[in-house]
Amino acid sequence: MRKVTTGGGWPAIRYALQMARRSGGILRFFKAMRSPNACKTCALGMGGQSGGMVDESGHFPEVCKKSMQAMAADMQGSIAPELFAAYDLEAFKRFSPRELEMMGRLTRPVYAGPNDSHYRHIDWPEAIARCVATLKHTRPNENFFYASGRASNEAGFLLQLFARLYGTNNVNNCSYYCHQASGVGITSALGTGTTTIVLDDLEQCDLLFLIGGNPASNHPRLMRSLMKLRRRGGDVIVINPLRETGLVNFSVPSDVRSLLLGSPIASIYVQPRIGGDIALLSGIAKHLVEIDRVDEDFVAGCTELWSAWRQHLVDLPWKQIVAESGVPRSTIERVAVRYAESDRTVMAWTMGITHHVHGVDNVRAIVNLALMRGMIGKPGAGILPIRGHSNVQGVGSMGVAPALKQAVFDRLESHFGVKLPQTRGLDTLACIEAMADGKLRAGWCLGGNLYGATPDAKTASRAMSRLDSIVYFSTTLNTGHAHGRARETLILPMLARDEEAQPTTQESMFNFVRLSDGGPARHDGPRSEVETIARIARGVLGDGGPIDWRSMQRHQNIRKAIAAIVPGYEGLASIDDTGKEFQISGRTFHQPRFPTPSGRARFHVTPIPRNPCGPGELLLMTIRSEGQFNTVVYEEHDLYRNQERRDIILMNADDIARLGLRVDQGVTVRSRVGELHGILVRSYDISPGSAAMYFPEANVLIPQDADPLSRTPAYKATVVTVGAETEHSSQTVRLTVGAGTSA
Ligand SMILES: Nc1nc2c(c(=O)[nH]1)N[C@H]1C(S)=C(S)[C@@H](COP(=O)(O)OP(=O)(O)OC[C@H]3O[C@@H](n4cnc5c(=O)[nH]c(N)nc54)[C@H](O)[C@@H]3O)O[C@H]1N2
Ligand SMILES: Nc1nc2c(c(=O)[nH]1)N[C@H]1C(S)=C(S)[C@@H](COP(=O)(O)OP(=O)(O)OC[C@H]3O[C@@H](n4cnc5c(=O)[nH]c(N)nc54)[C@H](O)[C@@H]3O)O[C@H]1N2
Ligand SMILES: [Mo]
Repeated sequence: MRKVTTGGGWPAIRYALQMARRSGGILRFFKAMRSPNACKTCALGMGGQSGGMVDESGHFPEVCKKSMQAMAADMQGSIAPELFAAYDLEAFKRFSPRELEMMGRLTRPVYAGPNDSHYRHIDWPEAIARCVATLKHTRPNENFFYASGRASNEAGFLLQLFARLYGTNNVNNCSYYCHQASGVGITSALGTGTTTIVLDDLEQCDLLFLIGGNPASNHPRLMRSLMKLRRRGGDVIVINPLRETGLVNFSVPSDVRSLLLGSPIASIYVQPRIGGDIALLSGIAKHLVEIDRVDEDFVAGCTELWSAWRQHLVDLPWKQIVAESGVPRSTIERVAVRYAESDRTVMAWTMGITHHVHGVDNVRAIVNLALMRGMIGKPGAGILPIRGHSNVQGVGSMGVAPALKQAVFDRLESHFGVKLPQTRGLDTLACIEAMADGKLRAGWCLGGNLYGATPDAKTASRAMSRLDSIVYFSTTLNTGHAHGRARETLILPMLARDEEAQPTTQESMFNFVRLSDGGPARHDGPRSEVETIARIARGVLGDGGPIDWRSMQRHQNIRKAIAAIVPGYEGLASIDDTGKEFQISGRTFHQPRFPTPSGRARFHVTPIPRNPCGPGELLLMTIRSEGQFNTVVYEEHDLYRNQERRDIILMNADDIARLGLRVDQGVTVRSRVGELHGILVRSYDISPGSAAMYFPEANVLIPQDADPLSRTPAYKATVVTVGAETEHSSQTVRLTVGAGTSA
């Protein structure tokens, strides 16, 4: 393979054309990409009424490979009708995520009962009748409802509304595996739960901290903003244990100069140990105090609890900061000095921050640092959790969560004249635990791949198999349909966003609400998420109750309800008439007044976590490659990291030598909960003591430890040992995502 030294660029463009050909022609493909629908992949926010490939400042063309992969997947032909008869349920477990995805679109409901050896087709009336029967024959709290972040606001709202009127708060979404720590952390400090800025603020900042994220792969369109920031003389400080090619240099495909020459991204690249962020951020904060560069006026006028944080910093020994961050004091001081020179700083972060047992404290440490220099509450400065799924934030705003915000709860009750359950709902991980304990009987998954996303794959599979019933609302097959089966499993084929007969809406990570027009269905058979939920609800709760479920099949009626119920979403009431997309009110902070009880932002003391590794152990992060979207793997190679396969462990050269290993040697990686054999050692520029493997395969190794405050699993910090393959273990090599591969 040719060594890749810059992200983006020609490979991205070549890839686009390849995808286009696969989907039945370049014209057809780009017409689909340009249709007025919100982009299907990350939550940066693209498309909508201004047409696809346009960003929130109106820039065109904004493209990324992932959005093309997702589009090409949706444009596939349907699954061959004989497929389910040809392979039994055990055979399905041996398919890779890529093979399952590429089998085609689901177009007919698929079912397997306790005595079935194969999945088989059933018709829609039978499928709906089965769903209704399950809900009628179980108690509400024996059910849980999970949504991925691809669902529309309308579907998300309806799902949680139905679940609550049915009688349970066991409602959650993939955010509990993703940015929940951000929501909890920001709310505790600022009283708001999302970013404080809009896309335009990125055009005005002079410094951006990019902490624990790899947008070159995962949010490629952000790279344009970073390129422009560097061009206007600003800086990007990257904090990441692993040196990501695309964060060093990136070729923005939509910019000719950048495409030809590449664009430098990181001004300073700091490589702490995994989990060393609080130590590092505290060190930067301590040095600000030492050089007297705290914004005292802001701190006195707009914040509270400063003195406790200040005292903590003063008392903190540099020795501890350096030891626990793995970063030399001189580097920490250099970063602090650059930060002190900035007038407008944005602090952005992703999963390297949230996927820890101290995820919320990680977020608070970032907010502390921003507050110390008055960097929240003015234009061009603020905090930016870079969200995952294209509508994960909207699904959260719609109340697909165990506990509703008080205002939403009250307005739901008064708007519909209903009483909602007050019992404690289960978050996502708690659902898996309750399944394992036999306390749940039925699951309802609106999109996503709950099995593939859950830590400790073997335990997850076992837990799900204890359910009587699981129902998946899906567009394509994934590993969950093979390894996440219950006694009865039902897969309902869904329309993709741009195939919906009625418009839907989505919320971007910048709190901008977009209207997606939908479009013609590509296949006969799949149904809309909303229609399906409404039909099931009607079958279970009947006509004549407080909610007319039939009228809820009309998205416009759902939007009217959302506009009346969800604060900031008032603009949804008129969007069908005006087509006017809008910024959610009350979420952007260009003034330093915050919706906390005192109106002030709060500092939090964030203790420095200790490195949990003993001698001979490594701390393992699980990461995404450029060619995958979460549990859906489109390509086996990882372009930017120059790896041609996924069954590898990236390690620091010194660790490889220290452990007596060599590059490309087959090893067994062991954790407290599982082991993987036949993994190849690769040398990579990653901080000593840290290692990286690919999600979802490595979920076999990840224990279900979670941050107690946000319940986000610690996917980025598993203690592992890496040992030479013994003869016995090398016989069981092949790595698949199957729960069965762990010993
Ligand atoms: N192509 C593509 N795009 C995607 C997705 C995808 O799977 N593929 N998924 C979408 C979703 S749902 C999400 S949530 C986002 C995820 O986007 P990211 O968060 O960028 O994705 P990860 O691969 O989880 O990478 C986390 C980064 O954190 C770093 N890291 C790991 N541990 C630590 C740590 O302790 N400290 C610090 N500072 N850094 C650390 C890793 O080196 C890596 O660069 O992307 C979205 N976009
Ligand atoms: N080890 C490890 N585990 C992780 C992570 C990690 O970094 N490391 N990351 C975590 C994160 S950040 C997240 S967000 C979760 C992701 O968890 P999920 O969101 O549950 O998983 P996805 O893989 O995104 O789900 C993909 C499936 O969604 C379905 N789908 C796609 N489009 C549509 C649509 O339009 N409608 C419907 N109804 N279905 C659709 C398809 O069937 C596809 O197979 O994983 C988490 N798990
Ligand atoms: Mo995510």
